[in-house]
Amino acid sequence: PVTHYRKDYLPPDFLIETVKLKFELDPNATLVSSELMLRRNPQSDGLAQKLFLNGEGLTLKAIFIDDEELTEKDYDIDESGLTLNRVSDRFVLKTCVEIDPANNAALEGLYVSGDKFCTQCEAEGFRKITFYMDRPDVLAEFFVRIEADKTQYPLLLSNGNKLDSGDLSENKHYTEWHDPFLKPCYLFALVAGDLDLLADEFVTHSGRKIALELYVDKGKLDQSQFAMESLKNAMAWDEKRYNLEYDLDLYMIVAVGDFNMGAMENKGLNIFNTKYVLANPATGTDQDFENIESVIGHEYFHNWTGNRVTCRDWFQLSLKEGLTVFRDQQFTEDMRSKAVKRIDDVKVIRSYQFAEDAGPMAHPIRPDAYIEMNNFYTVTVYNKGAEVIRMLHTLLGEEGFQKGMSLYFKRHDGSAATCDDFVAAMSDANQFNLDQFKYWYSQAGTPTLRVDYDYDESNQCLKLHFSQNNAHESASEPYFIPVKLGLVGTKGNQVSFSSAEFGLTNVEEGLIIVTQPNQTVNLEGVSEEVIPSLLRDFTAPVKLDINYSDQQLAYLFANDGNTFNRWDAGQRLMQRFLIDEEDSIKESIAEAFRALLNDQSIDNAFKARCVQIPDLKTLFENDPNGRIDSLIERRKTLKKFLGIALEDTWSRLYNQLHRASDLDLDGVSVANRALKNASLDYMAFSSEQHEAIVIKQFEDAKLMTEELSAFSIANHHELEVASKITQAFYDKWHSEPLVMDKWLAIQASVDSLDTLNRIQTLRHDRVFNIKNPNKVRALFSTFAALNFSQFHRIDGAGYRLIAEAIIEIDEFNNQVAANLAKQFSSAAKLDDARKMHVQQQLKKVIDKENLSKDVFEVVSKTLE
Ligand code: DPP
Ligand code: ZN
Repeated sequence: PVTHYRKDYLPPDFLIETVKLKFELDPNATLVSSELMLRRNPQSDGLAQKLFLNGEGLTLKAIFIDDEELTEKDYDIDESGLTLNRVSDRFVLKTCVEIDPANNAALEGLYVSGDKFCTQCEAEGFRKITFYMDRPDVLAEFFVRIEADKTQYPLLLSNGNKLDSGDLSENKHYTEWHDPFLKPCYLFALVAGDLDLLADEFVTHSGRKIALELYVDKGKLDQSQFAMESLKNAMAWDEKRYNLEYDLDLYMIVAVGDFNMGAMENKGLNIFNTKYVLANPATGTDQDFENIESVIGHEYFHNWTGNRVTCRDWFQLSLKEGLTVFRDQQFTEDMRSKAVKRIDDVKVIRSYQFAEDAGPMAHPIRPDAYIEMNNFYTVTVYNKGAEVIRMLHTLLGEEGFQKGMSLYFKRHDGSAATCDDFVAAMSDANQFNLDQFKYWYSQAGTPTLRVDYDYDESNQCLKLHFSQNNAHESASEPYFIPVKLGLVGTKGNQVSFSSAEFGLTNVEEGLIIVTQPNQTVNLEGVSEEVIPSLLRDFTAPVKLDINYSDQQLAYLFANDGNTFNRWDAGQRLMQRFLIDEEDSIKESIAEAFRALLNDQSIDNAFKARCVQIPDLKTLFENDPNGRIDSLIERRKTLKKFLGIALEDTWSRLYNQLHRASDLDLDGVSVANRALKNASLDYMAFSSEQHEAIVIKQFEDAKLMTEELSAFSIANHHELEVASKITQAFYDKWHSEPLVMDKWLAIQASVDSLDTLNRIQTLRHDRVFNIKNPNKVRALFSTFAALNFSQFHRIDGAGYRLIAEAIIEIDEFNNQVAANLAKQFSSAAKLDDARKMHVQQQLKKVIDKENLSKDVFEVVSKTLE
């Protein structure tokens, strides 16, 4: 396989001015006719005599240049594309190709999902539709005509505005579309089918009326309202916070059941995984609603950060994804609870991103090389990318950040840009030097920020000694690290301080910047002995290493004025038991929990986060020795201990918060349910009526959150009633694919020796379908990612299950197979016995015939 390097970027030799496409849709034999107006790129060296166009799996039916049919010596075709052997400065290329969408199980390009046609072109799927310069820096004006059977496909959609439609012979009809905004081909979309429509409208702040159309499978309209509300909220939010208005007159979203990603921001025609559209209170959990709101927002926000300004090349993916994730995080923070959202986002960084940064696929947020671009749609590019944007926001403030955004759009609207362009706009708009900051874009690995401190009472000075350290080989330069901090006094008070160096005068919270490998920061005017509370709100994606005593941690957990750091102190306290094996500390954890849970002034959503014990992925990542068995055992022990020690508190909370009749989805109700269900989980270790309560909650439930919690607790605690509940849940929901994904996922995540057998049975159930990515993720990815103990079974059977699934899936969907292969990223840190099993399984994978480059890239790096 070929490796592509960022340093090799060259502008395209030719540009495409307009594209005219005609689709004659047929599931097994679709004809795609294309007419490209090409001209030499004035920015190229002007020497190219040949032109290469990408194209994969296309059967060429006809080819013309300037209306002259080409003969075989005029062009060459291989498995990657078409080379035109002699080209002039300006010409029209016409091609006609045939493709087979019904047999496209890779779900890239044009494919059939259910009874409808749909597309997925990012990153490089357009080349499976027609011959094209499939790269994001070629922006063109698209005209699209779709022809299909009128009865089966009454709806024919593409990007932009509808120009025309009408009937054809043989019960066929056509629709024509024009997208006035220049776009790269990865933003092209087409949908054809018979769908239900939820229509609405949005009036922009300048008074323009936008038609909103949400298309779902027949019979699913009762699960579509929330997505529409989310869309309108997102449009209003982007106007208010970023002053960004929608540009076309029509915004369409189509939900499809077979989709590799979460959703896709195609211009004017988003295509979504049903998982991020369909939900009503009976079928979707509180978490589903939050996810839908955030993904609907994310794709909408891409219209400016992604579509109006796109990426010059795929190495710049974080330009649009990091920025857009940051924007969707802000949207959720503004719609819901800012502090709780921050905790949830940081958990993703610590459990998944830190692990990726420490594993074989580690890469900077702007990668330097790839074999298969699809492998780089990662938590690093997306979520660490968002943390890097967040640091800019922290450094520049809301106003400065917005000034930077305006300049960015002013400079780059309608074109393809780079990460450097973005940073330059932020820097120039604020006269803020970001040269050193840019190492966040070029270095991989997670830096550790070590802090020691001493207090000089006579001078009222607190000295903070920082040292930063990054073990990754790509990281030789020190980072520019914003650290928000406050000081907690001995009476739970916040103690004010000053810093001449950082322009802080008598503040209770302030921002300092660490730029040196070793650096001392003096805080002046500190009137008493304090505990520093550092990296508040996780102002940088680093590991903070500070040597608090157990008492200090417990104290911060009770008193830190920053909600995020308060939660973090609780997590650190638990790690003292889980990783550092301090047995005696469990009493203080229970004590701290009791105080927190009895404090009426604290929000229940926050309490629910605090009582969650760190997950095994995070623990494994944080444990220098990666002792799987001990972590699993100690986590169980702690949970059981807390269940029993706080017996009365859990059942009191449950009884107080349980409202079987509560159908509300507002923040308080969501928070109450979260804490109540966490309590029910802990009650399993003590309450004698536990099983009866679980059954009752399951039977009375009107909301999926309630029903699923009961179902999940019954399974995870292996209650006697578990199999009955599992069957009842199936009987009720077997015809709702998204609910069945939950049913599969919970069974796959049970920590029981029997789970492997269960998975073997489930994969033959009629609700399972290995060609559907949601099903694969529900059963196999959940098992590998969330069932830590069974995936890492010492006999290697968990690894074998996943390796065999990878081999099977790689036959038809490389992208999904490669994602599953990433589950082995912790291999290097495993003990010898487990490592041997992983290697054995991965060798089987790498020896597979016709292994995709996607899986090859992941597995070969893991085996290195
Ligand atoms: N559809 C993916 C996303 O929105 C890739 N652009 O993040
Ligand atoms: Zn995105």
